[in-house]
Amino acid sequence: MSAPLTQDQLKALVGRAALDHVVPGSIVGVGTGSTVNCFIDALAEIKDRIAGAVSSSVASTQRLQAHGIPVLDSNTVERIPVYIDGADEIDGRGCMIKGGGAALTREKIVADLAERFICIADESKRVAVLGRFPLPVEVLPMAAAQVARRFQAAYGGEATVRAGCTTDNGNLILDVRGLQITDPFAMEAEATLWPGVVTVGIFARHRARVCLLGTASGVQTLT
Ligand code: ABF
Repeated sequence: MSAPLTQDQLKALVGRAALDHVVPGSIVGVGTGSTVNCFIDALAEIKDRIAGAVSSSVASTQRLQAHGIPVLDSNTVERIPVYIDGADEIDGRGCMIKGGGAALTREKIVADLAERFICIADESKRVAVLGRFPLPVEVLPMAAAQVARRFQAAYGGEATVRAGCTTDNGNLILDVRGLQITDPFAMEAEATLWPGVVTVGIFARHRARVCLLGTASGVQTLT
């Protein structure tokens, strides 16, 4: 009886499985995080069969470039076939909480360029209802306290500024605890309108069309 796969092994499994969704000759949208790092390392093996990548963070850009994969300016790209990214939580409809890696704004920008979002995650990320993971919200520094008060008033969430974190865009991250996000579409739409909010870490409008879930019995493809 072999030992169960570790979380890192599950991440490597789905990172490699995502190669099957890369369209040959195309530009690939690349997310951020440790699972995506596994995808980037696997993508390097077929770098001669893609046209390059559009990246969602400085960290992913550096890793892509270290592998010799060209990273393109998002403004030079109109549409990309697929965006490959991880998640902190994903529900049964493909709605996600993202932003644990503080890259949620650029992730949502690149996801918006893509025809299909392919989420790669280990099974620990799968939830029935979003919210156990504190919701990341990127805010302009001057709006942090007011946005925190709005989450408390509107949803009973307790927001704290993420210590020692400045995003690639020079902003702060609020982590909002105590939420039960039963309607991710409504919360994303509402909170995105609040002055000073740059990005809410709910990906409902930009939910994943496919989730490659790493499980003890292998990769499950959820659509
Ligand atoms: C990224 O993937 C972030 O939005 C999210 O926080 C992260 C998950 O990281 P990991 O793959 O390291 O668990 O897209």
